[in-house]
Amino acid sequence: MFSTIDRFPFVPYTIQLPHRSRFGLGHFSYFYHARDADCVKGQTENRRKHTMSTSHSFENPAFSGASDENLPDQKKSPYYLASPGSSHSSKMSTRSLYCAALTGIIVFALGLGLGFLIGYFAYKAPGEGTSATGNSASNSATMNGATTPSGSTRPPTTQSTRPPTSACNGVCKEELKCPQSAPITQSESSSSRGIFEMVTASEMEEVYEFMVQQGLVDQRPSSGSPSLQNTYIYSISLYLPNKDEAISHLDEGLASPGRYADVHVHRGNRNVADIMEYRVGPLGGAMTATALYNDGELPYNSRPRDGIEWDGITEQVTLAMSILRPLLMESFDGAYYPEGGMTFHPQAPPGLLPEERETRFVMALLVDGTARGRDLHPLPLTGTVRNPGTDKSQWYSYNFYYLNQGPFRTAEELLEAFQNGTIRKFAMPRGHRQTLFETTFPKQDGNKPRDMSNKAPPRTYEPAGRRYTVHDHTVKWMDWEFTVFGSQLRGPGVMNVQFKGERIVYENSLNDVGLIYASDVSSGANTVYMDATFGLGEWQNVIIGVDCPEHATLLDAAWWNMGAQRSVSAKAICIFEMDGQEAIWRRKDRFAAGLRNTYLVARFPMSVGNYDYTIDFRFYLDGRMQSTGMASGFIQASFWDQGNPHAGNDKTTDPFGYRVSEYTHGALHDHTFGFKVDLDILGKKNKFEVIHWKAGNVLDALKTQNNNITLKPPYYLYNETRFVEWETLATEAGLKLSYANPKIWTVVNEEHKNKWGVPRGYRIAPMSAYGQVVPDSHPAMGALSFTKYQCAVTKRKEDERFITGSYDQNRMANPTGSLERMLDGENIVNEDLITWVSVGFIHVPTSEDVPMTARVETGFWLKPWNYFDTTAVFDVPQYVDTMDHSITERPPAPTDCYQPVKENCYFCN
Ligand SMILES: [Cu+2]
Repeated sequence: MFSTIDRFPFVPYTIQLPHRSRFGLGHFSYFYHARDADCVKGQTENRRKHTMSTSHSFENPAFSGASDENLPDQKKSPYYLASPGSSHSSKMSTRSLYCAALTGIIVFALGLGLGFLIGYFAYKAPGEGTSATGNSASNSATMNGATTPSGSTRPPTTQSTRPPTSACNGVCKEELKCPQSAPITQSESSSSRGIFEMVTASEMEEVYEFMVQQGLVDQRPSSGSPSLQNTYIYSISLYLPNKDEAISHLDEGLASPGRYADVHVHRGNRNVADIMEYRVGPLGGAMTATALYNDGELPYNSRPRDGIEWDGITEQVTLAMSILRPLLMESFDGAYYPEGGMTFHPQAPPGLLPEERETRFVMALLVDGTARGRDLHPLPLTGTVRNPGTDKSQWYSYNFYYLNQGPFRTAEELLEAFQNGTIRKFAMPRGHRQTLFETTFPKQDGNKPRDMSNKAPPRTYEPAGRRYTVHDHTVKWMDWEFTVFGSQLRGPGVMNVQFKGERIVYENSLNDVGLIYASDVSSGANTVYMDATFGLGEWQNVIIGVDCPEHATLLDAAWWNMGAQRSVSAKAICIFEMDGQEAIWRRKDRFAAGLRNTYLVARFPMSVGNYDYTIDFRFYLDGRMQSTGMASGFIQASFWDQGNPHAGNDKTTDPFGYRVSEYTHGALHDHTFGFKVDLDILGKKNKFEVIHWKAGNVLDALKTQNNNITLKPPYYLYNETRFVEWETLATEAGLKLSYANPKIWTVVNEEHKNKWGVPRGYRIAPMSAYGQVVPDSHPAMGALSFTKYQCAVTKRKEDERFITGSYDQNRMANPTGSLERMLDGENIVNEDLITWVSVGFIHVPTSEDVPMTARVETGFWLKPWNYFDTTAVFDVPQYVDTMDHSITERPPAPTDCYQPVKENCYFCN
């Protein structure tokens, strides 16, 4: 799932794109770092050099999308592209010029005449339309209201739908541009930023300088990365303020608690190396650093794997593979390591105890142009590097397997067995590696383009400019207000979510993503990932036009690159208003009415190892909020061994999934997203109600609220009915969903009731009911105990910050942060509650996962539950038509303005 190569700052990486590629590129190389936005700039220089010699359409200046010749098309559609040939120049003879001029005059004259005719009829049309509108009611009545009346024209609107274009004749483009939006505003200093504002890149540098000054970390080397014997910063995030202080500041105007950085440090330069976390701040003030653990409390060997350790592992793999070179070349189509078309992937966990450090690795084939195409092409050759502590001279590799045969204590022993024929062999056919780019690199297969797929697809635009404001990372839209937040390790979130002036959510943030793999290979058989260990917030620039609409507002987020010991900032977050192109409500009755669904999205697309996650927080007009996690990218596959004695008879499956490509098996796994959801319904004192959706006999139903009832009333025709029963959770608990036993989960405030006397609340509704099936005896289930419950309710505590421990990936047998430890029986009635929401999906990869897993999505809703007195959308303009025309309402109509198409090129800026 993850890769620490992504943390390694400047891995020299040679890319060899075949000459047959439609990019038309030969060989080039550059420093690659999949998550390092700074390095993207480095790549840019190289990219520019080679794109100069290409004919890729994005480099075609005629593709600017802003030529006057296209004005008539602009009027039809707000988006357009100029013809790629519009700037084409050619030599013409005088005669040709004369002919062309004459033709032009004739065409112009004809066009003028045609224009008059069209203008005449266009002018006449409104009068006819008016009478059609008059007919529409009768049409509708005639048709019994079954269909939309035909022949109607535009109803009265609050603003003109057509800008004055007639006088322009193609030269007034500026007048047609959509209205400018108000600028995004930013605070000028650290001290003026809101208390939930993420640590900026420059603040991270200040934190680094301060810690160097204090002797808490080493100065960064003048070139390259620190060594294992250094003490260096692994990550920096905002240390969220004490909640009581934050609320007092926000609600009562008391002093700000200040902003502090949460700094994780790998301390290799101590006598007993360890890891440490510091709380450093206040940012922009007189900073202090507070160590949050005792020296030695967090064992060094439980630290997250970083690029420096990766470097050391690479040395061991290089040594072993040089010994095994004859085996490699004979087995794997002539590939060898290093630099012979082969790479490796280190897996997790590296042992189960904090004192252990052993890294299993699997060799894999490199795929041109990719860092992680290798995950689709693992090889049946694995080993283990024993790599504890800071002294790399003590590290060694052992326990080699070839086609699941082993373990061989050393590389030499494996080679000997291979050469003397005592083990089963495998030989990839010659030329196989030359097919990998075609099967793995995700680009269009140009052989048979889908019909009409070369036409531009629909796009949305903002006809009135942005309808939201952004200050730093605080967004206001349609009575919603929230601060976008993210942590380098824990990932995206939103803080202080308010609707119509009332705080509903104090915090809603992703905390971890857990994956447990299963496969019949000597490496992937035991893989477990806890992605927060590696970082769910190593932000990168979004891919504009893919991740978000072109009109999205992009916000910065920063993280600390441990390899470079520098901060990295990226345009990582999209904010945009979405046209749902559907009804949020509708009613066709004796009236026709409804409201088109528009909602606001705060989106965080990111790469986490082989996978790409996109986390969304969506806000709806009716007070609902949705949080989703979407997975895409390369699967982490296993080697498909046709001769595996454990495979089924048909040789297409084994107990862990399908063969999905030539030598690729789609190892089954799950993804569980764990969110920390701190609902505050009209204050902190809330209770958690489980509403049981039941069925049974009528008397039992009635007795749930009045036990004195003894007879079933006669108006119940049947003995059986359905009913609901309310249960207030008294103490902390982990809850599971079941399709056979439906339940509704709500957080309510019994002190605050709606107009009808019902306590106001919000419902937590997971979008899926996937449950963990792995038994408690599995070594991961302590650290990943959150995956067992779709919702766990605890009393909020400042020291129960996250759903998992930061180091438990590497100490699963003795985790520090198991969610189940928080479930220790405390009272949760009228307390400040945390609901830990876990949503996930199982993933049995199929052939459609190659080369790319396409959108697998899950999430949960937060929905008002008797929170409002009525449907909470009627304070915005609706669409309403009555048969007698007594009520006609419309939302503001869009204008036919256009937003210029931006050229998108990820590596061009
Ligand atoms: Cu998956």
